Amino acid sequence: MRSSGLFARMVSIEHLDALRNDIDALRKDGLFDKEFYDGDLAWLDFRVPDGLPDASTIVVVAKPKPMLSVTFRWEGRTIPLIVPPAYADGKEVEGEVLAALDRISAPNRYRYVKAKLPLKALAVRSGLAQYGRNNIAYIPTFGSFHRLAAFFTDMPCGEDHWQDMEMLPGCDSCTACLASCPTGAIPSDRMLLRGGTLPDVA
Ligand code: B12
Repeated sequence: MRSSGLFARMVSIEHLDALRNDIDALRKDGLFDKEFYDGDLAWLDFRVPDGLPDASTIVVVAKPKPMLSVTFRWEGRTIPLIVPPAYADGKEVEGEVLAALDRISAPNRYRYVKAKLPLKALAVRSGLAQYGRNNIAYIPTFGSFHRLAAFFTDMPCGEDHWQDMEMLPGCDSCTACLASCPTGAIPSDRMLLRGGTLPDVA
């Protein structure tokens, strides 16, 4: 996978319940907006997919992605547009990951089904990434400039990397992201962002 420019980890599907429990615990503590939980998270699915009942492994992959900068010239003005990494070509990244997975095993030997799972939590639990204080996932060298993808597979789980969630060590005593977030969405008392917080205009 590394020779294809991808960073990957595998975990056993035995950990699906733990992944679900991470989210459930936050819901029970009332940390999600109802609208966010019922809407943005409704698509999460922690079951072994019907199409792959003998799945044994979840593969999670990070594809490094640069930030994209586009400049428009309009009526004599120069207007810059920054497109953050990871949002421009999701489908292409998934295709690339599947092709690389197929290359490292015998072609068509294993099957893959896209995982509808919380990808940052999965990447961090697998040891592929660490959370920043801002709840974004960071990988070595490329930081947050990557796109994540994950697949269920019947490939045996050779190395189960499941571990406790980790935060970047540098974030322990740093509050730079809290101070610079324009809407005050990064709280000091918890990791989860306040998606609905309005800017403090006082
Ligand atoms: C919904 C969503 C959004 C929503 C978020 C709404 C909200 N209120 O949070 C919106 C549309 C706003 C959004 C924005 C962005 N997103 Co988005 N988004 C997602 C999506 C679909 C689900 C994320 C989610 O809510 N997961 C569930 C929550 C509960 O999980 P979590 O946030 O990881 O929370 C865990 C931690 O907080 C941890 N935790 C709790 N307490 C503690 C304490 C400690 C000490 C530790 C270590 C951990 C920990 O437990 C929680 C549960 O597991 C994922 C794709 C996916 N399938 O996962 C992409 C994804 C997370 N987004 C991504 C990106 C790139 C972005 C943007 C940067 C895009 C942009 N254009 O700017 C912004 C970043 C905003 C930000 N600062 O976080 C990438 C993240 C890549 C990365 N490097 O982290 C993902 C993975 C998409 C991808 N395929 O690559 N996003």
